[in-house]
Amino acid sequence: MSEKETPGTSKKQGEDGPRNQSKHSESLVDAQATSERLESIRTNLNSLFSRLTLHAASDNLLAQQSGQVLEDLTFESFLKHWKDNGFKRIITMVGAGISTSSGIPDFRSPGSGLYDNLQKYNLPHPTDIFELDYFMGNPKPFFTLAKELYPGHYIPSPAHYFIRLLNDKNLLTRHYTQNIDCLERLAGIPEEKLVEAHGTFHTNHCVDCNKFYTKEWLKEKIFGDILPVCEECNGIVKPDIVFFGENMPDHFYTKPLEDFADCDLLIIMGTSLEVYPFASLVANVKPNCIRVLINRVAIDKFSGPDKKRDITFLGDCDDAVWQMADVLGWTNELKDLWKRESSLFEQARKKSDTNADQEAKSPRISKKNSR
Ligand code: CNA
Repeated sequence: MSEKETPGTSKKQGEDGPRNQSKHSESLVDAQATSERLESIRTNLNSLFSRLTLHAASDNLLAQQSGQVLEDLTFESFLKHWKDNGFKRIITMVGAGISTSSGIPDFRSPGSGLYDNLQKYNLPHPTDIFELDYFMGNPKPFFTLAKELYPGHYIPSPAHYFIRLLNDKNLLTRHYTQNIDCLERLAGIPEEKLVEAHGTFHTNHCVDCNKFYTKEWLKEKIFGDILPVCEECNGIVKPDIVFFGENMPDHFYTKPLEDFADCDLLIIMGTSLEVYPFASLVANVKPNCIRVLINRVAIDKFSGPDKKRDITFLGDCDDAVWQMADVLGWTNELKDLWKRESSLFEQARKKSDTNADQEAKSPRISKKNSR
């Protein structure tokens, strides 16, 4: 290391140049100054090395912590760990699979998924229904599907209420959802805890002039089978659902910076982790954060090289949340919350459903969820 680079030395000291060695007193002063400079360098180096040692120690600790976190990587072992040790800062990340028991099909489940059932829309490719270019030329298929999916027909599932319970117990840092069905809002997860990564039916804008339209305005058009056209410029009015190729909402980019660094449990439910950048969020947690994937089918990319803290529950989201509630002693709370809220929705629906068509689309609680 050159003197210039050594901590504690200044540019001036390095540029002093030759001195007059004939004057003894000056030599003494020089010697003293040199010794002071050396002492200063020594102190600075000591401080630097002790900081490096501290870093090394904390790296070792991290390495230890990022080793096998649980006794074994089974769901049972994870539940035992939760019961014995607790978690404090939980993030949930979900996809269409948490809403299938509410009656809303997902995209990719063979047979029942939307992609296998879009023949009636005559699309060149199933994903075109969420492609902006395609929508601009032919918006009808999207609005027909929007009528089917529109919030109001469906009741949140036990999995939604489990997440609400995490929030009620001050354990939920944030809920990241790809879903556009608004069931998290209906389940009572507060807006500030929600990142609706793929947007929402809650707000709507003209694709041309960006004029805002209310949910009620658009709903009337969608259910009246009228193409929603902007009153200002004749552009198409679209719900703020993020189509392929569109930007995600701003807080999708800002909230993870606040949330993931100190998350101690990441629960991922009902998603194929096929859609990016949402899927990439799972990599944002620290190496010692336990990640649990709850899904009907295994997701290869999730159980990749880092197998030290990743658990997969192969099955239904609702079954998994009932198991978690059971071990944590929350069963009655979850059951009461889910039944109370569901019956309120049923009552509200009965009041507002005045015709047979609406009756046919009434929300149902699947038998599977009844306990
Ligand atoms: P996806 O690709 O269809 O994957 C869903 C996954 O959930 C699949 O791997 C299924 O095996 C699994 N699954 C289905 N039902 C259950 C269940 N009951 N329990 C456990 N696992 C189950 O959907 P993703 O969410 O991964 O893809 C992201 C898309 C889907 C987003 O852009 C969404 O907007 C879009 N989407 C949303 C909804 C909705 O809002 N409810 C419905 C359909 C599609």
